[in-house]
Amino acid sequence: MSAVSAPAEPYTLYLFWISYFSGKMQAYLRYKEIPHRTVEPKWRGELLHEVYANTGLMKVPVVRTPQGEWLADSTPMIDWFEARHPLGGVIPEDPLQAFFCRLVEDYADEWLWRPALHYRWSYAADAHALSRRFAETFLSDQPMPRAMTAAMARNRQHRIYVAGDGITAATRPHVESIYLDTLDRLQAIFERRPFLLGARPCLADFGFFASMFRHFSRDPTPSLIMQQRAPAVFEWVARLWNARHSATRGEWYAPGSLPHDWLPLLRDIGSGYLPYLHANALAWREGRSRFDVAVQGTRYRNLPVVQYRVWCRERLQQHFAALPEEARAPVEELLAATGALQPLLADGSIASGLYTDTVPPLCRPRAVGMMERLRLFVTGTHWQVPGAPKHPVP
Ligand SMILES: N[C@@H](CCC(=O)N[C@@H](CS)C(=O)NCC(=O)O)C(=O)O
Repeated sequence: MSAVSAPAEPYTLYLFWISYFSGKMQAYLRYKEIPHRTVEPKWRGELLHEVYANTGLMKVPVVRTPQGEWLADSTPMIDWFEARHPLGGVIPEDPLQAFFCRLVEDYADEWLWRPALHYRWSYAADAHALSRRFAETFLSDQPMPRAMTAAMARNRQHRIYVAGDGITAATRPHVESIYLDTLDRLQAIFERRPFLLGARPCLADFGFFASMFRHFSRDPTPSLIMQQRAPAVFEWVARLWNARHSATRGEWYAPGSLPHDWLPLLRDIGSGYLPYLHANALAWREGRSRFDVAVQGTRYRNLPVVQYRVWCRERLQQHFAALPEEARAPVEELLAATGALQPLLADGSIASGLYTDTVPPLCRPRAVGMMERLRLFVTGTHWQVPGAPKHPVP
């Protein structure tokens, strides 16, 4: 087999070593054996002046290509790399499997975010350890004592991603059940085979890796739970981190079908994630910035409307619409059987208005004014692209 020649210079991956999506992207680049160097940007330094200026987001992971292009958002970045580095592909050619890999990747990316942030910032041991780590690493350029930086980081993360994301005494059991149920589903799978779809990793493995690696397997509280409740998941985390496509033998499940043990995951998607995604899109269309939704018997109040997730839904609907004729009926059947068809398609396509002037993952550089710099230094760009319309574009 001939090897793709490595670029003269490697890609640069900007990451935080404790970050959810950074772990996902890094594991993908490692598995694909795509040469890259890693940089952990400082908040007031590279994050504001390089990452924000070139991507419009104070977020990681982002990639700078050897040609000087800037890429952001792990999901379209993986598509971009798959097109240019096809060896060891992670998206099955079989259209049914490819569609469900994309659905599970998106679900894992977005629906495990709330429990991951909850365990990190609601439990004192976790919040203290991680805020200290923030202060020692990418926040170490803040002009104040480390203990103060850590306290500010703790408060910010709790305000935005716990209190600000619908987590209360009433919703907490449901939030935690998302983690615990997912561990049970994955434990059942990894007791039987090394990766989700068979003998080698697929896109959905990298989706789950985001939360399972840098948050759940490493933060004190969820790590202990994983070690005791789901040792096969703990083992898979290390296996995927160490996987290299050139050393991986074996195949995926037979084309045209999914392993039976994916069904509980698909039911979670149908009863939890997709109804949420639908309600988020409806609230976006109505021009709201907050909304309430009941999922799986739990009522969440005052959730932020996330424009990015309106785009996630649009994209899943586009993948569904693009299915070739012969795959459409079996995909539809599986979606219907797991309760996922109705919430995926309800109310048709709702436009997110995201990415109107770029094709993701490519980013546009932007001039950043003094006032904007000051504001971003304090706030960052957590849920929304700053300056994005608060209301849907007509
Ligand atoms: N959809 C993006 C999400 C990236 C993201 O949310 N990154 C987080 C770290 S895992 C971040 O940088 N957050 C900055 C903040 O919260 O202000 C992806 O898939 O890469």
